[in-house]
Amino acid sequence: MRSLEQIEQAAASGDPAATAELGSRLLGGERGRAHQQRGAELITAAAEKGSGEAEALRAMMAGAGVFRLQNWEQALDHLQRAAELGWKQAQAQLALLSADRDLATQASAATPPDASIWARLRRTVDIAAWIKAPPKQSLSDAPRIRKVEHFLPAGVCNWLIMRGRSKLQRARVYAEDGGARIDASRTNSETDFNIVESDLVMLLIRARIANVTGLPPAVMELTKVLHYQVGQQFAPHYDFIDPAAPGFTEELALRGQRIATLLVYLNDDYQGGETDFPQLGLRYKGRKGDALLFANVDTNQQPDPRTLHAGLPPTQGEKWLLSQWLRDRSPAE
Ligand SMILES: O=C(O)CCC(=O)C(=O)O
Repeated sequence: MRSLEQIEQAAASGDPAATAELGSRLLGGERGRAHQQRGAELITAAAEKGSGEAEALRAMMAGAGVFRLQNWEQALDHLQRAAELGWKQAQAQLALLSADRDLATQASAATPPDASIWARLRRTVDIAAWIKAPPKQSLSDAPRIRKVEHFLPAGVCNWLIMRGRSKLQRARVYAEDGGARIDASRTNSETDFNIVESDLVMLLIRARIANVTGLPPAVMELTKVLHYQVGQQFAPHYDFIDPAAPGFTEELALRGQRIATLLVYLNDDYQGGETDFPQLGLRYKGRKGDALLFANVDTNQQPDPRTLHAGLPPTQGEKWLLSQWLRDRSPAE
């Protein structure tokens, strides 16, 4: 990986790819708002010089409302342009989002038919239909646990697995001081996606999650992909933050309580690996694309110990999940 200094030099000489990379590092970095804003400006400049990668980042910035107003239509315009510039990830996203499955199949062929296909595909994306969630069905009313069958299409599940696979790390648990640590109770891997690692498909999944939960994307933590190999597990635990634990006072004050969890089963070709609620005698294993949604607090917004749950170890095959934790408010509130 090039150092920041090397990228700065290449960007200064006008190289659009280096300008995009510098912009992405600054926008995704933690050096403060001024650096992030400069990152956003560099991404826009690189996109205007013809960088497909920057144009795809611009799509994500428009979709998330990063240093500009949130606007799905503009996001799709940028995604189309990124696809026209040959950026493969943008082409694949347009194909995933299109409501015209035949056209999407043609666009996904090794040699797509002609350059106009990206504009035609873009016109078939129906945002309102895409972010609509199928109906919830109750598995338990106290605590509130719902399943949502067919929450995500199979192609989108495959996309999330592909995006997560190359950046998995050993999953961590909360440490007593409010940090995170490796622990024998959680042996699986996970990854999350910060703003520049995210993409338009992931943002639209968050919008769909907002629809099914009634909670806005601003209260969502970073979307995670979890992975379990045979024998790996997440032992019984709670997702709420214990208000009595001294290490978490600051975390609770800053981000609020983790009131809900949404899981999407990204594959189903494994044995075992159910999500287990031992106090309720309830075990759930979704088909590929099904979601499980549960409240971690009771109807008085108090942590609910009945939500104790575990990710049981697969006994054959590997298990992939999307995991989305939701707070009761956004950090800025
Ligand atoms: O792997 C599972 O089924 C459960 C995951 C889980 O417990 C969590 O993300 O909080």
